[in-house]
Amino acid sequence: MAGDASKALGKGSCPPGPVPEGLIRVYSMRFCPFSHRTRLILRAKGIRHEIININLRNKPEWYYTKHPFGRIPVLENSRCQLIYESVVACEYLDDAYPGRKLFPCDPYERARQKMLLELFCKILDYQNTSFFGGDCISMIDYLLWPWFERLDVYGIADCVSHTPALRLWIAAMKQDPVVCALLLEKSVFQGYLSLYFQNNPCAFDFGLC
Ligand SMILES: N[C@@H](CCC(=O)N[C@@H](CS)C(=O)NCC(=O)O)C(=O)O
Repeated sequence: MAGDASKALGKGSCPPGPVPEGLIRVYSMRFCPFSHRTRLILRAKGIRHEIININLRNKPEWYYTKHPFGRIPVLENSRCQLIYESVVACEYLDDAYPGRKLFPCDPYERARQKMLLELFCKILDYQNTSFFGGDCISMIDYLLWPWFERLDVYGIADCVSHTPALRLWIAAMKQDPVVCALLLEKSVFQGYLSLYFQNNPCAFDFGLC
């Protein structure tokens, strides 16, 4: 099964076959924060999945049949249904699969998480809870996390130093086993960025053997 550490497919590659029953596929890229959202939710819900990484500088011709603009992430299920836009994809996973519900079932609470998502990090200081959605981790925390994980890589981790609530949230997120399982080493991320800004198509495979 293709995993997160599989090499990115580019032009000239063969399109993957149909998704086997009982599995869902995500078209991804190891360093993309939007795909990171989807991979967090797949893991948080314990969904059996395969990952196909896409070379975004040298996209496979067939990939445009999965997304009209060739963007990632895209989910594909065994019924050949395609789901894109990371928030939509994460909500789909939460609705379509059993187990731990990450979005609240209550329609108002669900709407509230989506509103908070829109307002982003301004909010946490006004809340008295450890996580964005309450006292335990939920969908909104996973949807926001990929950008916070990258602050240090971009050298702007100081931007949260004046917001104690946000720093506590970051510390709490770093304790979560799902977040820990998908953490990427800073040096690998920096290696990727350096090649990416040189337009080097090997960027997407940085750090893989
Ligand atoms: N709004 C989209 C954004 C997805 C997005 O911008 N993905 C980037 C990679 S991080 C991408 O596919 N870039 C390639 C392209 O636009 O050609 C989502 O939430 O899924």
